[in-house]
Amino acid sequence: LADFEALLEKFRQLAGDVLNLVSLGKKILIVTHIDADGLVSGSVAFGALARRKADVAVRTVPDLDERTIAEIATAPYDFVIFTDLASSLLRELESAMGGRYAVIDHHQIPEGDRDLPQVVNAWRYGIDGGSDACSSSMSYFFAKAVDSSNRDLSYLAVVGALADRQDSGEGRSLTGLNKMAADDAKTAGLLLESKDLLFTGRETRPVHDAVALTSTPYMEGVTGNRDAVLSALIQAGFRVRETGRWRTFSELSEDEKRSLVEVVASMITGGDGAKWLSELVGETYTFPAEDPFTSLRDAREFGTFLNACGRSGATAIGMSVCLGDRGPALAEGMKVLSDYRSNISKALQGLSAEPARLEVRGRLLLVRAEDIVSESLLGPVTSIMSSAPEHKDKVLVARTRANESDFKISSRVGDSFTGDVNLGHLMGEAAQSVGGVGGGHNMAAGAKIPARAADAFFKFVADRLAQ
Ligand SMILES: [Mn+2]
Repeated sequence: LADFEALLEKFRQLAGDVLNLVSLGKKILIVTHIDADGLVSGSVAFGALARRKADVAVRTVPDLDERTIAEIATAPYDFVIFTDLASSLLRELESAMGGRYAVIDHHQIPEGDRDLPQVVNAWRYGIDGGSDACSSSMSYFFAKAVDSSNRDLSYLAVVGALADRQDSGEGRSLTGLNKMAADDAKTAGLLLESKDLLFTGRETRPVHDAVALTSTPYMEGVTGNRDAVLSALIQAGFRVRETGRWRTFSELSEDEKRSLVEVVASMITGGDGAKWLSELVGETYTFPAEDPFTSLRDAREFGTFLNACGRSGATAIGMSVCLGDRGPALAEGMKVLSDYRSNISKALQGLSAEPARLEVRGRLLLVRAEDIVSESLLGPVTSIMSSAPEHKDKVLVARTRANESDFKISSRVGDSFTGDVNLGHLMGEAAQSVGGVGGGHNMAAGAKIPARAADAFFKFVADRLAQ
C-alpha cells in the first residue's frame, strides 16, 4: 500500500541531514540523468540547495556504470546526491562511496536494496515508480522538505512526470505523488488543467504540423503526413493562417476545434475514428506564467524541449531553463529542439530504408540500429517505432554502438502487446547474463552490454518472451 506520509518523513530526514552538511560548509554534488525527468530532478535538487547558499554543483551522465561511479567517488566532493539514477547499481555505489551519498529515484530496485538508508526510492514506499512517481516529483518533495518556499518549483515536477509518460490516470491525467505535486502547482497559480485534444505542439506548431506530429495515438494516414493534412484543412475552408503567420491549435475556437476533428477523422484510414478521438482527448497541463507560443507553455512540450536538450548534449541549457532562464538559454534550446526533431526523423527514415535491420523473433522485434541511430537518440526512436501500428503487438528491442566494445540497448513494450513482461527486470537479467547492466520500468527499459555478447543477449530475451 502506498505510504506517502512515510516517504515525506524520509525526505524531511534527508533534508535535515543535507542541510547539516551545508551548514558545515561541505561540498555537495548532484548527479542526474540526461532525460527530461533527470534534468528536472537534478535542477530542482540543485536549486533547493543553492537557495540555501550551499556549496553545490550539478552534473549529468547519460548512464551510470562502474567506471563513472569510480570517477565520481574520487571527485572533490563531500557528499553526492544521485537523482533518476543508480537504483540498479546500489551495491557498487555503496562500496565506492560508503555513506557519502543519497539516491532519489523511482526506477525498479532490487528487493534486497530497498531498505538501504541512503536510498529514497518510490517502490520502497509502495508507490508505483512506473506510473505514480517520477524522480522529478520525488526531488520536488525533497526540495519542499528543504524549504517550503520551494513550492514554486512544483510545476517542474509536472513536466518530468509527463515526459516520463506517467499520465496513466483516467483521461491521461497524473496520479499519486505526481498529482500531489501538480496540486501544489495549481494552488500556487502556476498550473491550469483542462480537458482538450492532446495534439503535439498544441501551443507552438501550425495546426497541420501539430496534427501530423501527433503519434499517440498513432493515426494511420495522418501521423507523419503533414502536407496531406494541410491540403485537407485548406480544402475544408479551415483558416490555417492569420495575417503573416500560421495559427496554433491553442488559438482555435471550440467550433474550429470541432471542424478540425471532422477533417482529421475523415483522413484516418483503417481504424475507428471515434476510438482515436477518445484516446486523443485528455488532461492538458498549461503553465499560465510562460509566454504563449513558446515550448514551455504546455507541460508535455516542455518535456520534449528538455529531452531534446538532454539528448543533444545541451543539458546545461535545459537545466538553466528549469532554473528560470527565459533569455539566452531558451533561445538556444529552441534551436536544439528543432535540430533534434529533424535528427529523429532522419534516423527513422534511415531505418525504414533498410528493412533488413528489423528482425521478428516470435513476439520480439529486434532492431539493429548501429551506424544509423546515435546512442542518444536510441530511446526516442525506439519509443516512436514501438507506437507504430505494425509493431504495437511486439516487444521492441533496439541496439546501437555505445563505443568500440559496447552496445547500448533500448526496449519498449508495444501498447497492444498481450502478455506479461516486466522489461526492467528482463533487461536487468538479460544484461547480467552477458556481463552487462540493465534496468528500468515495466514498459520501457535499457541496458549496456559487451558488443561481442549481443547474440547471446538477444537469445536470452527471445527465449524469455517465448515462455
Ligand atoms: Mn525518470
